[in-house]
Amino acid sequence: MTNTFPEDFLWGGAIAACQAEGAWNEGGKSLTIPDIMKYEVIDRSKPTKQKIINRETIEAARNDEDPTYYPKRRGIDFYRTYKEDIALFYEMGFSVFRLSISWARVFPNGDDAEPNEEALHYYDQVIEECLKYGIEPLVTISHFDMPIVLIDKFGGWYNRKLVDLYVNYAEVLFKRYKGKVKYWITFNEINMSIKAGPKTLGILNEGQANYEEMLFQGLHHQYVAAALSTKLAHEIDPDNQIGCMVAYFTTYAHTCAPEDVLAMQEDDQLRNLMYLDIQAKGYYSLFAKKYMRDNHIELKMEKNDLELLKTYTADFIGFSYYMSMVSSANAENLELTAANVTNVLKNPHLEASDWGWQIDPKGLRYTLNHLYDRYEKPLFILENGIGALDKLNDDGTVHDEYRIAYLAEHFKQMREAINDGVDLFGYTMWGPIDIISSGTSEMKKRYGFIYVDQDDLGNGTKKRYRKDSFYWFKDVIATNGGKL
Ligand code: P53
Repeated sequence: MTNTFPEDFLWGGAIAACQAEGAWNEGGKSLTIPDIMKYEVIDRSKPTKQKIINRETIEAARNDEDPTYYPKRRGIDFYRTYKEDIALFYEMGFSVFRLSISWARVFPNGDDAEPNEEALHYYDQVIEECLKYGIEPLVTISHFDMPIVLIDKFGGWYNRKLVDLYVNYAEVLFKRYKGKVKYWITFNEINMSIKAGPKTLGILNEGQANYEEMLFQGLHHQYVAAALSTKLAHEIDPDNQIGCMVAYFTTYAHTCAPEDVLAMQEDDQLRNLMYLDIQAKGYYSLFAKKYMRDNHIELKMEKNDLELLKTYTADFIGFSYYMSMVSSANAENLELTAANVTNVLKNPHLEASDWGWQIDPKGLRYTLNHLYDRYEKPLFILENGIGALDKLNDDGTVHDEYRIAYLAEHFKQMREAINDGVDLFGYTMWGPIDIISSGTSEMKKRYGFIYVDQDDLGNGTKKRYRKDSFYWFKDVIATNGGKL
């Protein structure tokens, strides 16, 4: 039993371009789905509704130049503040920083013959800034920022053409950042597609009878794109390590009734495992095949596809972990907790965040063991953290003891899992600096160690403040978890 983490454990934080950079219409960048996601005041006591993304909402937003109600257009201005912000990450002792690159910056027309040099120049500087401090940049190639031009021209990921466009984009990045970036994630939370098809696959729901089939087809194209990119990444630099990623929706049976346990097993398959099986084991699982058969989903494949998936699997498994869920065969009359994306049954043993996400540190140990046992590939926690209503005091302090408590309990369970024998090699806390929420577009849903003085509509000084958790995390890293 050890008290500290492995010596070379990577500690850090993660952000996404579309929630942090801002500069939505600068540097040649074209419009993306997050740029059109409108801010609405939400009632946090109720389950959040999925934002509707269709032709009308896209057109309305396209014609609306005013960024006020589109918070992701401004982000936290990371486009300009990256130096100051990365310096703060360094001060905390980060050894890794997960960022994403905006496809719509690099290929504003989607199918440009050459990448946009201005965009690459920007990312050169961000990456250099990390390297200057000895921080390992970990790059997500596509993080929830579908370029709208790819929907207009090709209909999103339903069209196989996107495989070529993505692989070309990935190749540009692998070549440009050879020897500088070693860790890559092909798609952020690829399993969100089924719940959020327009957002992650760019496949609009226009009442097509086979809409679900279209989503599975789009996903198939993403798996193929990921496999081809993994192949290329290894050819360009054998040191490259390519990760797949899901949002892990750990779930428990509501009771020990066998039908609830079966419901749990099915939910785990449907929400999590079938995506990982393809990318980590290299084939469509029995469950996935049966699900597709039962739901009349027939995939169109090219003759090498299955071979490609089998040959070029991910080097490591990345996942986000925020909460856990409950599965029941008779869910109709059970109480729900507010949570976006999927509405979740209440677990009486767990507390929930201000946004209804049920806090479950032990579930992280369970999940780490579950994944390592199943795949025997190195694991990386790419996101974890708590969105909360923080208060900035007049003296510039933020007392976020709830965040410290949340993280401390999760870290202890990570250590338990490592002692169980799990190969966990890194952790990036979600939103180490406050950024715009993906699900709700709020600024007030804050995850950071660093407070950004900006409200939901963009008012504020944008000044950065160190929260109490900033100093705490610094100490965790300095002692490599020894003082938890
Ligand atoms: P926000 C839902 C459930 C789990 C993960 O989410 C999720 C979501 C999306 O709402 O997405 C990831 O900002 C995602 C990040 C996102 C983060 O979780 O809605 O990869 O982009 O910001 C937290 O609180």
